[in-house]
Amino acid sequence: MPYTLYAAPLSLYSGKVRGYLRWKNVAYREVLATRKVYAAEILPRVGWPVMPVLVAPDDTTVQDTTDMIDYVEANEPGPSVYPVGPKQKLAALILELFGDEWLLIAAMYYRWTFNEEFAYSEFGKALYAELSPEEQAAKGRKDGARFKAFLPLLGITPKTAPAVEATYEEFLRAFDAHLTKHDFLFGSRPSVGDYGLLGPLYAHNYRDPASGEHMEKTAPRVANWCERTHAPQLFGTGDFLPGDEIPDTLIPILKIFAREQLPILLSTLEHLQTWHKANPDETEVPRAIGMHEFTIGGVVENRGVIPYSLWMLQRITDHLASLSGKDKKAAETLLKFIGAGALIGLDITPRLTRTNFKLALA
Ligand SMILES: N[C@@H](CCC(=O)N[C@@H](CS)C(=O)NCC(=O)O)C(=O)O
Repeated sequence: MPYTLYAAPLSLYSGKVRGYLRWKNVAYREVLATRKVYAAEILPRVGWPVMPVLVAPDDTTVQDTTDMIDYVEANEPGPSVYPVGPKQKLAALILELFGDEWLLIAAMYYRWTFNEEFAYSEFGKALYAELSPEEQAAKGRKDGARFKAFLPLLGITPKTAPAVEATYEEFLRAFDAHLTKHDFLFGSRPSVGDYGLLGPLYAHNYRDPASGEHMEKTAPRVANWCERTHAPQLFGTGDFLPGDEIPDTLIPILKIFAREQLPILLSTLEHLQTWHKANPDETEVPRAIGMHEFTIGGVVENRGVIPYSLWMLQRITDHLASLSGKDKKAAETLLKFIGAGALIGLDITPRLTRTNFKLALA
């Protein structure tokens, strides 16, 4: 029995896990997550409407792409997308979080600013595959509008728009420069960090026509990387750079993480702690807990406090806590060098977990 992936071409996180499953050469079939499939499979299994969803050969349901990758890593043979080197693993986890939760801002901004009509039609095609093109267009508009409405929650407003563009282009140029020297983030093998970047970069910023054109012009090597990482020609191949090397060309990208995303994460942690004090009996953590100020490209705006990101950050702090001796020192030196010294000794209390496919206190 193969795995089943409920997913769709337009979906950001579907692209992340699809690229991974293909490189890992896992036997799977992809089923389009139409409204009917949501009703018949996704809602009964997960309890809330989300994609992608992975069902393992023994019928285990796995949701959240990070959990899917970990599930497959634990259950399937073949080379791993987790580097063994403590610094490379640290940087890979950071860049997975950076792709999943920070480049999401650019992904949503570019889709809904420059590809709105395309996006509506893609929603219609995916969710209502059985309907006529006219009916798809009308219904897709409604579903798409729900996603467009997330923009202010992510801090995407007319005020931040120029800064979103500037920081995204800064990232694109830095990643393009890195790809003049390396196939993937850490050498010739893709890592979990590559798949974190693939979500926003593939399904939105490469596949959406106006964004793809912009990427081809600004960073053609990134566009090529999107193709290669989403549809690898060779599976299970390549190696991470020897000696736990962090290529110099990754430093500018890691610095963007430290400068732009890390302050949001630290503020989110403070809000989670305040929320926990005010709600000591709650164990399920809401998807957003109020609003906070954040800065993007030097522009200050408000956005929702999204505690889910801390569950991914906890993977990084757990990795740091597992290190000792010279490994710990090397990891800490890297963090200080990129401007992320605040991660050293950072304690995510209350601890987070995922229960019944939802964020909860551990
Ligand atoms: N962190 C989750 C995110 C999944 C996600 O946000 N999926 C989008 C489609 S790409 C979705 O279904 N969103 C519905 C919602 O957030 O309510 C993962 O990695 O699986």
